[in-house]
Order: sequence, then structure tokens, then C-alpha cells
Amino acid sequence: MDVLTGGNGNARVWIENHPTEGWAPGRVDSVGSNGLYVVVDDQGTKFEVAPENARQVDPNCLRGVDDLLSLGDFNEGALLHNVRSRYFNDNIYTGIGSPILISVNPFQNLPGLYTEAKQKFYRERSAAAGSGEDADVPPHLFSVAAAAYTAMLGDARNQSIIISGESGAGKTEATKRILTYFANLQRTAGATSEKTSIEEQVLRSNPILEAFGNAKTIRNDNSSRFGKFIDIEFGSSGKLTSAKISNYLLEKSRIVKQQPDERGYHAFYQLCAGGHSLSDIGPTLGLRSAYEHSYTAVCTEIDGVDDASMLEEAADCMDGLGFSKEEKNSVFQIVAAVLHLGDMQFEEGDDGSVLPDGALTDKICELLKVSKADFTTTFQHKTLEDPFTKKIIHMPQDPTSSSNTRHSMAKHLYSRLFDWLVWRINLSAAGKGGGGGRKENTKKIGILDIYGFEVFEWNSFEQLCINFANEKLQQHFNSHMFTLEQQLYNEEGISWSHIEWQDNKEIIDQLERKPLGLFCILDSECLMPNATDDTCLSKIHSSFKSSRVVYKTSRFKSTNFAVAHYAGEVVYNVISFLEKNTDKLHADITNLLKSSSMPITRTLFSDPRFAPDMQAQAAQSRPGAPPAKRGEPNQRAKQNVTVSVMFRQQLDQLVEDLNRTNPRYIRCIKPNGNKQAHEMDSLDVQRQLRCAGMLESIRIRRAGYPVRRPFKEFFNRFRLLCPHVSTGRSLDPDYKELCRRVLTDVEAKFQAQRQPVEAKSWQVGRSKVFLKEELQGRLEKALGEAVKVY
Ligand code: AOV
Ligand code: MG
Repeated sequence: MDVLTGGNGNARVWIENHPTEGWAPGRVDSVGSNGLYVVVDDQGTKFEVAPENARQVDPNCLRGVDDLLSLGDFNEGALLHNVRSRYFNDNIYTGIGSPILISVNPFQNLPGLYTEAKQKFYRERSAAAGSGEDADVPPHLFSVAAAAYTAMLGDARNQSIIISGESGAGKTEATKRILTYFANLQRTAGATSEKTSIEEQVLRSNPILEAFGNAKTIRNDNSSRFGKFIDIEFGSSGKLTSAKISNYLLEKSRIVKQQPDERGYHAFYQLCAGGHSLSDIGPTLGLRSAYEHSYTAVCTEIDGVDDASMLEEAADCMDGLGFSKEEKNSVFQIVAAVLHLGDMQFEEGDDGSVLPDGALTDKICELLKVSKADFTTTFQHKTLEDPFTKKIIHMPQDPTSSSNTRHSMAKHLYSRLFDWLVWRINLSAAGKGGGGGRKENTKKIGILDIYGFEVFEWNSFEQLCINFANEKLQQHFNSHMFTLEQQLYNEEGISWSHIEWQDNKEIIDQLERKPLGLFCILDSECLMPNATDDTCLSKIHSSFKSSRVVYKTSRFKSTNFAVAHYAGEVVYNVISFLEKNTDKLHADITNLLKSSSMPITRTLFSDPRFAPDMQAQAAQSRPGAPPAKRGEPNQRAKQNVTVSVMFRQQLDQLVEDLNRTNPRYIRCIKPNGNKQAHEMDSLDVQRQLRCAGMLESIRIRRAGYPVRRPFKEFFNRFRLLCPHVSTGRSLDPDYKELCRRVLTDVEAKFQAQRQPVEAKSWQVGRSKVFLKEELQGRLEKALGEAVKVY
């Protein structure tokens, strides 16, 4: 269409590659000397657009539509501009059909967005729409939650809500709102709101997890430094019966050291700020202000956060979850001990390091309930086995070695305590059935909130793990949205145009393949006696000589390598990779802490659930486990020890679990890097939308048939619409043909009512009927009316 003459004078065309907006709608001003249109954007800047590139802007997209599938014309500009204009109008949610919700972080509390009235609205509308259907409601976190819930009730399958996006994009906030929605299902439905109800327990878990597992980073003041998958279980009547949290790899290095402007875990600062007023133990913790403790001194405060009151909240939640007084006190004592460990000094002695600050030593031993003599020895000597004589020797430690022993102790104490907390919370949230075992007639909705893709000035082993996890999630999304979808159409013989999409299979493959993937190289270096970070790096470089995924960086630094992730390039610094991946805990520390008279500390270092070093032993002694051959190390145990191996196993398990569910996706977008409301860095948002595969998702949904129903089921449901189409007397009717007749007939009826259905709104496959959502909606509506008539 000629843009100049075709419209009403207000015609707008897309300006592509706009320097700040990415895509911007512009008004055609005149025809330029080069045969180009001169187009003016909203700021009055002029651009030239070749007439053949001029695409008209769908006026709907200027206001913004709820569901991107409803736009008449479609391109990347429409996607970006739609999301942008809605964001500036405080409509932070946009749908892509039913399974995908785009959410833009508002960086402000939008009034009325999550009220009980809103929850009620979505609950009722969804219930009215009936099982398996998606209610026609404005896109919202609650619409996703409600749809998952109705689908769960109507369908035998477990559901999942997968929340992804970069660090600071709003995943954790979304998770909390969704959990509240599920917890309120019964509360507002008139049933119990007892203090001990399972709903309350589910809500109480969060402040504890955030206190102990979140920290301020430069990307996010409340950044999750662990991944979590919350499985909530519902009984056959739809009542919430239990919840179970699985956690993934807590970032350990942060416990002892942080980058400038970042903090360690909130719990440390909370305890420094408010610990003295904890009843019973407050004064015995011996804590000073965060500023005066070595592990917390770098950056002590977060704007607008009151650490002392956060501590109170976390402690109240522990009470509410039924933590005993002893359990609660132990948790805080361990955290305080970790802080004190950070302050220890070591001096050179005649026979290994000495600890000059006796009072500090006393305090730590008192808090951890270990003997002072054993504690001191742990930092003085290292127990080793002479490789030749097999005799036990006591090697004196120098102050550097003792200091590392101390950091190692601190990291293990804290991270195991975190695992213990998750276990303890699960115990309370397991419901009346207890134990969380598999029960009859229950269905689940899983909610996944992991740490988002992140890039810092200095990226280490943790970032590699975090970004790899995001890579895996993106692959799950791709396989669900594109691979399986296209495969199904081919199998069913549905005619359809192939959609190109950004596959990240090559990246994942180069990171995890055996034996020469990045992680495998790292793992095998950890087994080499003389390996260093340097030898590891040269192996990486030599193995990936011609790779587009892992390569040397152009920015010169001898300790770097880069990975081209799906969301962008990240330069990793290999320093400490081996140590972090091995994550060895010297047996001296284990033995010391196993001897504690505090039950939790003892548990953390002897129970295989919290002590990964005990897992190998447990595996060996488990009945049925293959015995290790004499004289050779247990290979399984040996292979299993690295952090990367355990993490990848967890991720594989997670993906396997997700594959057994019906997923919905919430794609969180971070509008700007300044944490500001009403500010959008369009180019960065465009990048995030691209990396998340949003454009292709829209294309595939538009081209595809989201509703699939088996022939017999479809026929039985809709036969009422065409009473003359019948199975006759046949005992084995041809349902496929019957479905075709129903659909042809219905299509003709709609046509006769002058409300024709769009071309190719349905196709009959090999085993199922395939429908566009719109036709499905109209069929259901017609059925509703027909039922009324009868
Ligand atoms: P993340 O979970 O995606 O990052 P969060 O959910 O912690 O990000 O969000 C970061 C911050 O953005 C929050 O602390 C809020 O201040 C603000 N925010 C996010 N969503 C909303 C909302 N819906 N309404 C109001 N404010 C919001 V990370 O855990 O770092 O990957 O690892
Ligand atoms: Mg988070």
C-alpha cells in the first residue's frame, strides 16, 4: 500500500534501527530526493525510509494490545512498541496466547495490581471459563496461575510455571505473587485461615529463604543467589495440601568475599543490625555492626531496607513454621560464628599457625559448641596421609593456609545451613500427610524461580553455572515451543510453514558434551594432581580452537575465556575455577564440626543430605550399590564430587521433571539498568525479547494450532452443534471423518450467519483435530448456547 496516499494523513510507518528506540513509529513527512520517505518520529527527528521497506504500523499497537496474537500485522517493531507503550501506561503484562506472559519490571508498586479483589476476579473468571479453557481476561500473573490451576483440575497432567529473565527482571517478585494467589485460593473461599494452615506455612518460607539466600548485587538489591523450584500439591478437591521446595547451588564465594558495592547474604547484616535483641541468645552472639566484621564490611546498607526488622520477620516465620527454640537459636548461632570466623587472624608459630585473639576463639567455640583445643589444632596442623608409608602425619599450616581453612569452614557451614533450612521448611510444609511422599489423587503445580542470566565486570565459576542454568531453561522453552511443536505437525501431517528460530543447542553441547565439553575439561582438571587454573585455561583454549561458542577474548587478559551465550557474550576469569569446582573440605574440619555438641552443626557434617562429602560413603554403603573393587578408588564417588557435576545432575533432573508437566512461561524483562520506574532502554529490551525468542514464539503461535483434541473426544463434545452428523449404527465409527463433517458444517453455519471463520482455522491430523484458539472459543460459545436451547 502506498503509505503516503493510502491512509488518512495520519499513516505511520516503522522506523527500523532507530538509534535509541530500536523500532519507532514515524509519520510520513514527504518524499526525499533519493526516492525515500522522510519520516519523523515522536521526538521530531527525521529519518529516511525506502518505500519498499516502509511497513505500516497497526494502530492497535500504538495503544498496545493485551495479546500480541491479536495484532493484525506483525513484526519486531510491533512486539517492542506494544510492550513499551503498555509499560509506560503501567500495563506491565502482555500475553502471547495462553502459555506465554511477558512481564516488565515496573520498579514501583503499582496500586491495585495484586489486591485480593484482583485475585478474586481472576479466580472467578477462570472458574467460569471451565476446565481446560483459558478465560478471556487481561494478562496478569494471576491469569497464568489461574489457568494452570484450572488446567490442573481438568486435566490429569501436572502443571508448571517457569519464570525466567535476567537478574533484576522480577522473577522472584512474580513467584511471591503467584504463591500468594495459590495460598489465598482456599483462604478467601471461606475455609480456614488458621495460623498453622498449610497455606500460611507456604507463605512463611519466603522471608527465610530470602534472608539466607538473597544478597545485594550491582544488578539487584535482592538478588537470588540460589535457584528454587516450588512444587505445590493439591488434593482432588483442589485444596492445597503440601509444598516442597528444591533448591539449587547457592553461590558460596559471596559468603566470604564480595565485589565492590555488593553484599553477602542478607542474614549477616540482619543479625548485626538486630541480633542483640533476639531473646535468649542475643547478647551471647557477640556481634558488632556489620561495618566492623570482615565478611560484611565492604558494603553494609541497602537504601530503603531495614535489616533489623527483616530479621524480626524471618525469626517470626521460623516460629510460625514450628522451628523449636533450639533450632532457631542454633541457626543464628551458626551465622554469628561464620561472621566471627571471618575476623580471625593467624600468626606464624613455631609449630604451625597460632591464633592471637583468644577471646575471639572462645566466642566461636562457644557458638559452635566445639572444644577449643580441637578448634585450635584444626588451624595449626593439617592431617595428611603420607602417600608412601600411609602413615598419618600432621603438617604445620602457615597463616595463609590457616586462613583458607577458615574460609572453607565458613563457606561450608553457611551453605549447609542453607540446605538444612530448606529441608526444615519442607518438613513443616509437607502437610498433614507428612514426609511429602507420593500420595494418591494429588496433582501438582511447580513454580521455577532461578537466578537470572548475569554479566559482571568479573565473572567466575558461579556465573558460568548460573548462565548455564539459564541456557538449559532456554533450551527447554525452545524444545517445547518449537522443536516438539514442529515435530508434532509433521507427524500429524498438518500443512504448515516452517519457522526459523534461534537454537542454543550448539552452546549447550559445547559446554556439557563428553568428554571435551567445557565442564568436562574443568572436572578432569580437578582430578589432576598438578593442575592449576592456568593449565585448565590452556586446555580450554586448545580444545576450543575453532569454536564459535568458547573462545579467547579479544580483550587481552591472560586468565580469560569467553562464552557466546544465547543472551550475549560473557567473559569469564578462570582464577579459582578449580578450587570452586572441587570445593574440597578437609577431613579435619569435618571431624571438628562433627564433634560439636550442637545437634544441627553435627548434622550438617555427618548427614549425607547436607554433607555432600558423605554422599559417596552413603552410596557405597547403600544396599544394592555396586561394591568398589579393592585397591581402586570408587569411580562413581570419584566422578561425583565436583560441584559442576552435581549441579548439572540437578539441572537434568529439573528438566526431566518439567518435561512431565504442562508448562506456562513468564518471561520477565528488565526495562533499564538503573532500577527506575518509567524508564526504558529500548535497545536492551529489544535484545532481551530477541534472546528470549519472543518474536518467533508469536510467529509460531500465529501459524500454528494451539488447540488439539483427539477425534472421539472432539466429536462427542461438539456433535450437539450438528445433530445430523451421527455415528449411525456403526460400532466402530470413523471419528476422523465425523470430525471433518462437524467442522465443515459448523464453518458453513458461521458463514451463513455472516461471521465466517478465518481461513485454515482448523485441520484434521492423523490422530487429532487441530484448531486455532479463536475457533475453539467460538465452538465453545456456540455449544453453550445450544445447550441452553435444549
Ligand atoms: P529477579 O528475581 O528476576 O532477579 P526480583 O524479582 O528480585 O528480580 O526483582 C528485583 C526488584 O525489582 C525487586 O526487589 C523490586 O524492587 C522490583 N520489582 C520486581 N517486580 C516488581 C513488581 N511486580 N512490582 C514492583 N516492584 C517490582 V535475580 O534473583 O537477581 O535473577 O538473581
Ligand atoms: Mg530472584
